[in-house]
Amino acid sequence: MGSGLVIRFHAVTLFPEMFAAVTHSGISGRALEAGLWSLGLWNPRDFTSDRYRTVDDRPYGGGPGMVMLAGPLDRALDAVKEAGGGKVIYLSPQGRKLDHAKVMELAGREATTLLCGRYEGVDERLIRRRVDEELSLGDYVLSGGELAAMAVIDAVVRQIPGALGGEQSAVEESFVQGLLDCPQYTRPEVWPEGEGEKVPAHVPGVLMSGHHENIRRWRLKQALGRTWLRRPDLLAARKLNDDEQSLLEEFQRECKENGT
Ligand code: 4FV
Repeated sequence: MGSGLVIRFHAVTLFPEMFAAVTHSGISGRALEAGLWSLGLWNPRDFTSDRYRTVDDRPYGGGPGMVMLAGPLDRALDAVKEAGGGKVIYLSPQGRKLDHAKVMELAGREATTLLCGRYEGVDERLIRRRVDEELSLGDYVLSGGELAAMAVIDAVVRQIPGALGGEQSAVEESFVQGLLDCPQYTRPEVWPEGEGEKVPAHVPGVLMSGHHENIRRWRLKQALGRTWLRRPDLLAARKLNDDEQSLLEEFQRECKENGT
């Protein structure tokens, strides 16, 4: 399994136990066992020297909450660097939004260090001195950067050759194409039993036809249509070829006809 590039992640975090979510389950857990990636966990508390192992203090200028001290983080990042930590990414709402392009970029790097903030954030002087880039999971405030760091790890590890094993992922395909995914169906053929549902209970016939080209075109048409309906920003960023353009127009016509 896997063709060589072992990605080394390091996380600087006050809650190392949280990372069990990506090390002990699912695709990322299996890929870790297979040696496709590794994770070093570094707790800033281990880089304090006072008896209270202080890692935060009150913000200058007053205001609510606490700010993470630069010292313990700086020393932790020194140790990570010693261990070959790679570029330092600080997860924060002030960062560039994580997207497929950034995931693919990180999947090409041998090592990445993820700095996870807590409280109101990190002393700005530490960010200026030690952070190479800031990444955001989205425009909302989390209690810490750990969940965002794990989202980065999960999305990147899926890109490692061999990580997905046999279950090549259709949904993976979608963002590679820059489109949303098409609807997915599985057994039973009719769900829920019994008629009169406003939502069609039958699986679309084309998917039962075995006609691979018609199935491919139906899925592409649905992906184009959904992206047009739900994420016009993605469609605007994507050049459509003639076939795709005519499939989208077909979808739009049908929407008009059945008033959706
Ligand atoms: C966040 C985000 C995020 C801000 C203060 C942690 C919190 C606290 N990280 N994408 N959105 N971080 O809300 O990445 O330190």
